[in-house]
Amino acid sequence: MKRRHLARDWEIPSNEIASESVFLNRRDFMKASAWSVGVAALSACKEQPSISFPSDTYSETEKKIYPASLNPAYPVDAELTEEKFAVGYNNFFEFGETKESIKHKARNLSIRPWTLEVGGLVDKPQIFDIDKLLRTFPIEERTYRLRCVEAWSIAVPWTGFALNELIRRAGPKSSATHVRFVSFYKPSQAAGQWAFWRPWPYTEGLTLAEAMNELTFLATGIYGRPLPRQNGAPVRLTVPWKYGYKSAKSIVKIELVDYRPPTFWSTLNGLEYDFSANVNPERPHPRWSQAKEKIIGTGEVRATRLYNGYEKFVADLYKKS
Ligand SMILES: Nc1nc2c(c(=O)[nH]1)N[C@H]1C(S)=C(S)[C@@H](COP(=O)(O)O)O[C@H]1N2
Ligand SMILES: [Mo]
Repeated sequence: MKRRHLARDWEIPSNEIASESVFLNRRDFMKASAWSVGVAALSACKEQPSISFPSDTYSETEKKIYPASLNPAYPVDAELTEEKFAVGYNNFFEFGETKESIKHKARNLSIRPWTLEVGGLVDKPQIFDIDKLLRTFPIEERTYRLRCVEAWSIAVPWTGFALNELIRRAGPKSSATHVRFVSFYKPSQAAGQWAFWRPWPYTEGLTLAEAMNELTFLATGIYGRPLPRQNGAPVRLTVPWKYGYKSAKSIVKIELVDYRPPTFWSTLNGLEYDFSANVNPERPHPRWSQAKEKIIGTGEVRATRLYNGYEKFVADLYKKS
């Protein structure tokens, strides 16, 4: 069998792109230990584990829903990323900081039962069991590009539904201005959450207008099957015109509020990871350029586009009057 060297093509940074050591500085206060470097090297030479997801671990509802049909309204200007890369190279700080190891570390996250609470400034607060959620909303597939603030990108088929469907059903009160997203908090299953200096649980936020935009998507699946844990099972946000950190994974709560909520990254370092986080090639990160991005899987470098190429869907949100 051919050996795959998954880590290689994108771990060698080009000059334009933030180097691995710069990424590592995102580990506020922490230094890469020799141990984790060793583990990364090991996993890079190992045969990649099978990505198959045995059908007997699907719920009955999932078996009926997947694969969902593609909504053709959102073509991407890129080749889709090969699945093994999108599910094998992840940011998910609850499970550590070595992207290639997240798929192993996330294995113990229990995703059934799982509930998603919708509350705050709404007329009809509700708690959805995850399978009920899948049965309640119109599930479809959409291809979106995802641009990480670290200057790499993927293009993947998500399965899920528009967040605005859920917000509309909850009935936002007129006082609501923002939406807050809260990821799970289970340190016994997610060792990264013992890092007491980080503001767990992971939280994110959008303005209500951004949350209601047709692009804003709650993803429950990827590549025609339920999300693997490393990609944010059982439900995660996907906001394709913003840097990837806005797309909170494994969420348990969506709350409508009347203030701009503090977020995980803006609390750690608001100058480097601002709240709005719109992809913008002309606005460099304080420590690296955002003009280009490396495509995961091929290692190709492409020019970053304003709003990650989604200008026609979102430019109205940011027009100055
Ligand atoms: N809960 C949680 N959500 C998260 C993160 C995280 O560390 N924790 N990382 C974010 C970042 S920085 C990125 S780039 C995307 C990566 O999503 P992917 O692994 O599916 O490509 O998830 C985002 N959502
Ligand atoms: Mo990211």
